[in-house]
Amino acid sequence: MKIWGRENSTNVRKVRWCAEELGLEYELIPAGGAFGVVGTPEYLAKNPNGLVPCLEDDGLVLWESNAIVRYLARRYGAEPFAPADPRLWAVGDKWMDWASLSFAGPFRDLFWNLVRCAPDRRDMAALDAGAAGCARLMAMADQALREAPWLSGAEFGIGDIPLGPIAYGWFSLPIDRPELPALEDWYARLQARPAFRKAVMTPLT
Ligand SMILES: N[C@@H](CCC(=O)N[C@@H](CS)C(=O)NCC(=O)O)C(=O)O
Repeated sequence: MKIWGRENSTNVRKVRWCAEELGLEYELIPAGGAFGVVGTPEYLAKNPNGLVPCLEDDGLVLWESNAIVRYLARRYGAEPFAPADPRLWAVGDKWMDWASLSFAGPFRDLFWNLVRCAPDRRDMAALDAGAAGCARLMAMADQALREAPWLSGAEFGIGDIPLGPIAYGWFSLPIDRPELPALEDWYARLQARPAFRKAVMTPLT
C-alpha cells in the first residue's frame, strides 16, 4: 500500500491515522507542498486534482481523503470501526462530510493566517471570521459529544477521523477557545490513542 502526501497535511493525517488504527503497513511517499511531485504527469495520471493524499492499494488508485478512509475501513476494518448496520455508517458519514465541508473554509482561514502566513501579511478579518466559524462548529461537536462518547456513536469509528486533525490544530493554536468540556474530553481520548499521536500529532507547519 502506498500513500502520497506530506505529514503536515490535514487530509493526509486523516488517511494515515485510519491506516494506523487498522494496523496497516504502508509506504508514505512524500508529495505536495515543498515536496512537489503533485504536478508531475505521473502523479496527475493518478490524481488529476494535483492534491494529496492519494492511495494505491492492490491495483486501486484512490483520491479524496474521506473516500480513502471509507475504503480502508470497509476493506480492512471490523466491527465496531466498520459497522454492519447502515444506520451506524450513516452517522459516521454525516460527521465525516460535516467536518470536511463545513470546516474547510473557517479552518483554512484560521490556520493559514496564523501558521503559514508571515505576521505582517495576515488577513486579520479572515483570521477572526475563521476563528469564530471554528468555535461555532466545535460547539456543535461538543453538543453531540454530550449525548454520545464518540461522534460515531457508542464506539470510536470513522465519524471521528476527519475532525481529529482539525481538533489537533484548533487545540494547538494560540487562540481563545470557548469552554467545551465534552469536546475536550473527546480530544483527550484521541490523544491517548497511539495511532493518533503517530499520524496526527506531527509538527504543525
Ligand atoms: N478534498 C480533498 C482535498 C485535498 C487537499 O486540498 N489537499 C491539500 C493538502 S491538505 C493539498 O494537496 N494541497 C496542495 C499541496 O500540498 O501541494 C481531500 O480531502 O483529499
